[in-house]
Amino acid sequence: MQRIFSGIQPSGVPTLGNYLGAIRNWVALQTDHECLWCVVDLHAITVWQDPAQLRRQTREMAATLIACGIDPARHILFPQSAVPAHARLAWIFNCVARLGWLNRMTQFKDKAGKDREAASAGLYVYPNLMAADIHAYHATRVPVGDDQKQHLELANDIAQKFNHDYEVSYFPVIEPLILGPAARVMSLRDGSRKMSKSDPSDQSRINLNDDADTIALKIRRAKTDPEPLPDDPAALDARPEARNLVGIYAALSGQTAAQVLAIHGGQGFGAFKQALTDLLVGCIEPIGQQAQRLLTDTAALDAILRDGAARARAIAEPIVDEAERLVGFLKV
Ligand code: AQP
Repeated sequence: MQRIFSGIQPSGVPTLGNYLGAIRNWVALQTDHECLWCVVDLHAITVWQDPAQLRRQTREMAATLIACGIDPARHILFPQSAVPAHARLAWIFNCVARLGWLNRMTQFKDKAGKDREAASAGLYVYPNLMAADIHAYHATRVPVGDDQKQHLELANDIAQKFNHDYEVSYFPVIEPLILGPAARVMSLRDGSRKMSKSDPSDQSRINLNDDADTIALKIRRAKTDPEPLPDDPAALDARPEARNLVGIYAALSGQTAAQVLAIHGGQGFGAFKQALTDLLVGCIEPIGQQAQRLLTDTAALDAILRDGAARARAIAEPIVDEAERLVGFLKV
């Protein structure tokens, strides 16, 4: 069985983008893989997080993942900071990766914005930590959204350089699994920006804990254009907001954009938005309600995460111990 690792930042409430681009695919992969699902709090603090809020969001993320169908008994669900092997290997990878490689990372440019000098050093080396997350388990497959593909290529470059420098074949090649028709869900306010849990505008996204009224309001207010929906999906290329809503509908209903337009083409957005709202409420509301139930017993939730962390440490520690020996650390 191949080992899968994937992570999600507790930097807010998970969104429809996280769900369609990642979580929904994770659930499906559990049937025939050995899976590690990590709530990556070390990554989250690369931008400022209020400590009490970070703790709360870590539990909320874990509860939401379980509500979506992540199985912490058959697989491993844990907070990243509970497994020190991630940070130990990340330091080695900081010394393997080249500055020129990191300079090419588009996510750093997007997240640092105009004032790069003020960004944390952690945000800059984020991809090295992500490489360590995966390689600490010798995982070979990583399901991510389309936005993370560049980081996985870097993780392979780091592994290759490590293997070359220390004359070993220790870290395997990893394969990105970019699955599903909605690998990139865009903001409801701007079809050129990805939907993000940390976007300052709550109206830009559907959160997995939004109730039916909130979902209806956000979809009603979602940016569109004055034209009715086209019959031909190619006509959506110049209409990013319309394309995004059709893409969400298609992903949720298991149809292609062409099939959605065969039914809704020619309609104004009023009727289409109502149909989309019904679909979203049916999918999202039960997840939010189940997560809420799990969050009423934080001791039980923490016990699940503690157990996951212990099992993750048992896999990662010997792998990272050996990496340290290869580097030449005196293991006393
Ligand atoms: N809009 C999206 N469409 C498709 N997939 C997405 N993912 C995130 N946003 C979208 C995928 O979700 C997984 C977990 O992401 P993450 O939390 O580790 O970080 P992120 O990609 O930076 O996600 P956010 O929501 O945008 O978080 P913030 O706002 O904190 O930066 C990844 O597999 C990602 O591809």
